[in-house]
Amino acid sequence: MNFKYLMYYSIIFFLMGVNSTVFSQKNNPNIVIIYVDDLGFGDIGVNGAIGVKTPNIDTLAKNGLNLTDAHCSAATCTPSRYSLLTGSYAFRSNAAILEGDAPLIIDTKKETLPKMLQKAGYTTGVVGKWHLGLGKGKIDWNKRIPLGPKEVGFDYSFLIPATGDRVPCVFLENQEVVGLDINDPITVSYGSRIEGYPWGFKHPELLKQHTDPYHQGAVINGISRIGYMKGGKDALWVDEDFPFVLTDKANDFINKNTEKPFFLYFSLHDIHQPRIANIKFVESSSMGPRGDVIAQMDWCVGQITKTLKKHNLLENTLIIFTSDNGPILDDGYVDYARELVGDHKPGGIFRGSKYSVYEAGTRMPTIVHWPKEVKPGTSSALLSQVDLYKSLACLVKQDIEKDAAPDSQDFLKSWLGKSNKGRKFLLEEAYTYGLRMGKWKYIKPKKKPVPNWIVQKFVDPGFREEVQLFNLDEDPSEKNNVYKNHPKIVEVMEQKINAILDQK
Ligand code: NG6
Ligand code: CA
Repeated sequence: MNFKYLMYYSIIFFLMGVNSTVFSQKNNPNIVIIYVDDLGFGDIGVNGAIGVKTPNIDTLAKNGLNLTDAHCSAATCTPSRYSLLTGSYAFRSNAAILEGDAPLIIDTKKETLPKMLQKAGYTTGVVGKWHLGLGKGKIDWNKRIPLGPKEVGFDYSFLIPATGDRVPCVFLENQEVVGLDINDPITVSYGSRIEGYPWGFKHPELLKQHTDPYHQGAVINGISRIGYMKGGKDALWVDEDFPFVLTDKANDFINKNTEKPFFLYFSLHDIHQPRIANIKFVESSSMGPRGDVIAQMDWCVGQITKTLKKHNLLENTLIIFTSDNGPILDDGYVDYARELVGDHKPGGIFRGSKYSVYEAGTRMPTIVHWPKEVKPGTSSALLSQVDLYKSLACLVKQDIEKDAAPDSQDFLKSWLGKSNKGRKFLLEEAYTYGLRMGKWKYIKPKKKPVPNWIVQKFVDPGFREEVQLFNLDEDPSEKNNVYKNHPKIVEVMEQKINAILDQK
């Protein structure tokens, strides 16, 4: 072939390549992960909620797939979020609940879920709770924070930096404090007390809700937080405005990205404490503040679907609605969650809660909605959020970089309801470890005493000195420890869990 022909064919093949990328990008669905904070399996209507109505979530479920055995990877927030975005178990990096000034725990040299989607042509955004750390050491809140969502793979970010109950109580947009007056700089401190906003333990008269001893630092908007803070008065958030501020930002992101596929990680503050519902939602449930913020969260979900519908995008948007860890009643603030719960079962029929290795700690309300591809129904496939990385990579036909997502497996078909096949083994991280194998649930013994602050929350983290084994088919509420009757199963599961944990 002479040079002229070679050039000719190269150009044709090049254009065909470009065309097919453009074509597949055009057809790739938008992806929205709605990540609710501390929402339990039984907190939504379709899973049996009694004390609160969730019409918007129920509509997603009615037109989508309700997964009844899908798990976050851990019974607390930071570890679950870490696994979701990295496809790696949290224990590998000792990812644990972080303070508000902790450094970023995601390795920015490695590929992440949003980086993988960027490579597939997606515009990526995160709106809401972050809680994965920021910067690399002491944070200067008065400048752009050098390490954060951008370096993790998000083109756009609007954040609650850590949690609603931790300072600093300001939003960050693209890693800069929103509305900061440079003449009133922000200082944040964990551990040593600094003058600035009054301290909760000294000024109970300022509080909207009383707290446990751990939440008695800076009082901001009548709520005392973990940690101390000074300055940044003009930038302070108003907790009651969270649902509006966050849905506005999420909607803006959608409005600006209608032309090409986007990935939105919409990470709500609700239903974490402090549970301070907007007046629009106060008394919208029969369960007090905890129920009211569930109704508020449901409203946020409805706003997102409305915006997608407005742009004609709902049909080809994959929405994954789920939560980061199980439910909790009393978790630091006196909001009468325990007293007002009535017959409502936050964890459904499952035992445990947030912080606990029993099923309710990680078995999450999970709904997948994608009218173009997902048929309405339910599925009991055993699934883990750690697999979303690999599964979504398969969806958008991307290879995963070497060293990335070591624990993530492709279960795309099951996430979309096209197969019932679940994980053979599924790790549940809490303050000890659980392992699922089909109907079996194994819990690793742990001798360590239960931390005091967990005892105060009336939570059973599942620590026992002996092995625990439950047959979830016969005993979904993990009441009868049958390990003595099944030594072979115990042996297999023990070996498997040790093999996983030894890979560190
Ligand atoms: C705990 C807090 C709890 C909550 C949790 C984070 C204490 C005693 N308890 O350390 O109130 O903020 O962290 O929740 O400080 S999570 O959903 O982000 O994991
Ligand atoms: Ca949480």
